[in-house]
Amino acid sequence: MGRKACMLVATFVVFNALSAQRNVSAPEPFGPVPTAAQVAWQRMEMNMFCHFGPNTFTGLEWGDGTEPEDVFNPSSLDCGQWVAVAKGAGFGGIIITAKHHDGFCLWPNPESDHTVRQSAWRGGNGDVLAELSEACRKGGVKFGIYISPWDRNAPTYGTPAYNKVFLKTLRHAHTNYGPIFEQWFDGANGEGPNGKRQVYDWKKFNAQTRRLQPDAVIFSDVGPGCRWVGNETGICGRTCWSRLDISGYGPGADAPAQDILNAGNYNGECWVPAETDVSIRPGWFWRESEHPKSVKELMDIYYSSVGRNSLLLLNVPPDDRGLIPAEDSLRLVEFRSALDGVFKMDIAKKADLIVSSNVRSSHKKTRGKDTSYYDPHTLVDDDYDTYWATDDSATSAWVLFRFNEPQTINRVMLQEYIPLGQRVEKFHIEIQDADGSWHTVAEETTIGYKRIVLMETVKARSVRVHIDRSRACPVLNRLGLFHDDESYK
Ligand code: FUL
Repeated sequence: MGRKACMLVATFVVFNALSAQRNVSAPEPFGPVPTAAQVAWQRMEMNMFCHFGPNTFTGLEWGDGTEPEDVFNPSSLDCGQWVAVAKGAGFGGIIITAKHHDGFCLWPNPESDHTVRQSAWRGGNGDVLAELSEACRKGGVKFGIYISPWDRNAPTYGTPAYNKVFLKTLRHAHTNYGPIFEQWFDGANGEGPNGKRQVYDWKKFNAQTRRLQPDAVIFSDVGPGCRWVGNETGICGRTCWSRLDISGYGPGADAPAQDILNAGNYNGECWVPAETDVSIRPGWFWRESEHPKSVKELMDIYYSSVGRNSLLLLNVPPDDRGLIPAEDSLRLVEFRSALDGVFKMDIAKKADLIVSSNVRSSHKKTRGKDTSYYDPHTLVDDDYDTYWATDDSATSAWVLFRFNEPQTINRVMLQEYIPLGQRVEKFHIEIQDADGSWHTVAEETTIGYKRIVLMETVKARSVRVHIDRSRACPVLNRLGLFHDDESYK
């Protein structure tokens, strides 16, 4: 064997020994776990919702489907501007209301005669989905689609034929505009133009969506990809499990109670994380008389959504020109700068000592030093896939951050490594004052993908997070300490 080949074999053996060691002792997943697409989705953290359609021009929230197509006539639609606004705010994706309850389609859907094609806009040749999907692709923002099954215009609504029309409608939207990251199914189900209600074939809607867009996370009240948080005010439960029982339930009237959606099920059979949808304005659609929320309100929403193990889907409605108004885009810039002001500087990274009560016993030699794959220092690295884990038997444990100089802190951010499931069910935080005394400053339940604990501002010499009860050994990939000076309004 030549020298090169020998070295290759040796490297291979060492590599395998290390990965085998890691595999042997890596924590087992606990309970249902997310798919790769659900992990990628959750890591987006904040996306932008755009409610846009005839209601933008009539001032209604729910059009009744009789609006003449010509009502839809944006004077200067520019989806590139929407994308720029989204990127500036830090949204990774945009979801557009391709068809709201009034049935009007923002694309020339061949299954309907109530679309942009029948409108005067761009002489009937316009296509909002084409323009937005292209602008998203160019801008590196993901593209998602909201389509309401409830349709107050479709003549077949309320008959089995409508399910077929809806499937073809979906197929058209899912095959002509590239990959979509999320399909949003609204659970609202009222009467159609003939006063009838529809029995939806959710099984087929989901199966076809999966087939045509395998990476799309499917939203409905009960998933299967992600679930409604149970309110439209931006508040996820302080206890929030990403697990949900879905057998026997369905979207709309068949959904579990709203407080269940808000908190999830402790022993839920499926991984169906919460999505918090809320509007930056009082309504979902743009109205001249309404204005965006303050930065303070947006920060509160951020803390009660992203900070409580859910994804924030913030609605920013374009106006009747087809542009996001200056006051909303400015507010989003201010919101972004408030977020950066808090989260750009992670005080935990400056800790002089990081220790934990238990480290999973699996070690490797790094440049002669004995270190662990599961060392708590992984909590402050920027690698999503490295984590602090304890031995299987240690379902309670603590981790301590000590500073030579006391630090001003009022936010503690924790993240569980969700590819291995959601585990922690009870934790508390203690701080050590500058004078050396210890105080409990927070007692909470779940963590999940991300948890941001708000507490009084303290000058801390040490911060200790106690995992009081975990359903399998705790596995955390991030712990951050921050200070929010709340100087925004
Ligand atoms: C609800 C709809 O009825 C509202 O108009 C809005 O689209 C909201 C996001 O979902 O079910």
